[in-house]
Amino acid sequence: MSQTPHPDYEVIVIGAGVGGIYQIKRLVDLGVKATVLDAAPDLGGTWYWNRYPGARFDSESYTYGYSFSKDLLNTWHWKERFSSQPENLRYLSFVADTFDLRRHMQFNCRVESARFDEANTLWRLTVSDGRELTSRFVIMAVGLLSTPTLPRLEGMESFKGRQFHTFNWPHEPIELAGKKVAVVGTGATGIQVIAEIADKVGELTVFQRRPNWSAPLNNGPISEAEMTDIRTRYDEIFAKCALTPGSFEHEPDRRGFWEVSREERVALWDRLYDEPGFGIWLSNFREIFTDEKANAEFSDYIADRIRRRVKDPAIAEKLIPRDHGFGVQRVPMETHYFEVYNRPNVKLVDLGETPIERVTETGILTTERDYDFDIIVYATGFDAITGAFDHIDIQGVGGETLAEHWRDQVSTFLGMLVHGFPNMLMVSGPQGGSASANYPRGIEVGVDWCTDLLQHMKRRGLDRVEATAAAEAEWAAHVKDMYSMTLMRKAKSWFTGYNSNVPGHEEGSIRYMVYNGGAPKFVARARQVAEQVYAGMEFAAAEAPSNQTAVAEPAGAR
Ligand code: NA7
Repeated sequence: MSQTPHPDYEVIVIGAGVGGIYQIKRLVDLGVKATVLDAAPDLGGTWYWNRYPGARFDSESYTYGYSFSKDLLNTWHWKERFSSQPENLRYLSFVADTFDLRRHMQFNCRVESARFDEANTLWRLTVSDGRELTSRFVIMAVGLLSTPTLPRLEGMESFKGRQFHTFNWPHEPIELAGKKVAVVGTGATGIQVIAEIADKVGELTVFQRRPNWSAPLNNGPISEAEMTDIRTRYDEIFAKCALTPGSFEHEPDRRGFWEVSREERVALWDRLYDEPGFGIWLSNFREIFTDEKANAEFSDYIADRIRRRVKDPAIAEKLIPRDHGFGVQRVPMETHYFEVYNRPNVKLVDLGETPIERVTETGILTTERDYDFDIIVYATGFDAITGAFDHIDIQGVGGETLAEHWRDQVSTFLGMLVHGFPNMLMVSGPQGGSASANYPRGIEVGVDWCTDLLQHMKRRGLDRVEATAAAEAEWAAHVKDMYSMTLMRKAKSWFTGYNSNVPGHEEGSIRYMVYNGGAPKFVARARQVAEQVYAGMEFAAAEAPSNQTAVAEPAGAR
């Protein structure tokens, strides 16, 4: 009989976003005693928080929805090719209600610490409402971009108007008409919000540190007839997503960049520029990601597109990135973004020329002049992927903290386990399958893999699992190797762990945050590990909680 005490739950899932919702569905179906804790007042994660105008998918809506239920696929009607935040939140709510999942979720519960109790093989969590909860397993579904970061600017607290990060855009309607609004940041978020509000505010001033390459989203409605057609093709659509590097329908053009004529290249680019979604990034020649010359030629093409859309040539030049090529950072998709700068009420401030000196009571002071604002919007990004983990005091074996484990460099096994942190599983961890893929596609892989692992352990009476140090080191080295093959390694972006607002994450040392080998390769490796009865992982049985001997299993015993 097990000597370990019964924890409150077999599994605690942290996070009620896209990952947590699917994870709890799987656990509930298996009859596992589990709960979800989330700091927010309701479910939705990213789609609960990011209520800024213009927030929407860059993934085709019908490739973003869950694939696990035919009923769900047959019921839900995506109204737009790239659906917007309110609809996305409604969708997630609909999923939770359809499967009666809310009763397994606890809101306004921020997990403050999670400590592994070695003697009893369980996790002890402290929650912001004062409770301590225990569970055999913790599944981290904390999202990739859930820890917003504000700039570290002098005087921010003195500003008398309204100011907020886009992630914390107020839930109540805010009056923009006639207002003087500043947006700081021109990443995917800034580009969405700027384009959406430019014609709704009195004056808009955009503070741009570095421009981003961006291309048209080409969004549009999905009619009843189209949705009916999509429903008949869902199997085909998801099968296709499973074969492409980014888990989208978009697949690379496999012709060699230098093997076709310049005219053929331009013909492809002209077509992709007018097509919906990430095609311009992901259906391009593969050399765009690996060959500086190919990348430069394509970047010039996009630069020219920008020049054609922005009337003032000096402004157009400011909107063209100089420090990185197209596609080596996450490409923001835009809707009439560049045309915004043709409007008389919009001003672009190039922070390279005139940096911000401080925020004042009335606005922002740059080295050039003082600007007055009613509202300052910070679209300044996130402490990506590891940030949400760092905000929980996670202590594993011997009291080692996860933050220490990852201080100098991120390392994981398949992005799902970390040596020294037994029974902690991650469905959207660094170096895993979801960060560089169409998120829900990666999430379904991660959740299914973690759930299979739990079932395997249950069948065999095992209650402790940990990745070996060797397996983790090998995976981390593989992730690093994948970076060396692409130009992404040179970019200052969250893909390389860069964030000027987080101490220690400023320019200088690259952090290997995402898996660049493509989803099919990731899935194949994760499957192989499972088929080899979880090679690279050590298990212990409930009967021997203090003697954590690895349980050897015959090959194929799963
Ligand atoms: P990003 O892509 O990290 O963009 C943040 C933007 O904010 C970017 O333009 C930054 O300039 C700018 N930034 C950050 N800090 C400052 C300071 N201190 N001063 C001025 N400008 C600053 O975050 P997003 O929210 O746009 O997008 C995140 C992801 O969400 C995106 O990849 C999608 O997956 C969805 P920089 O380029 O660093 O010079």
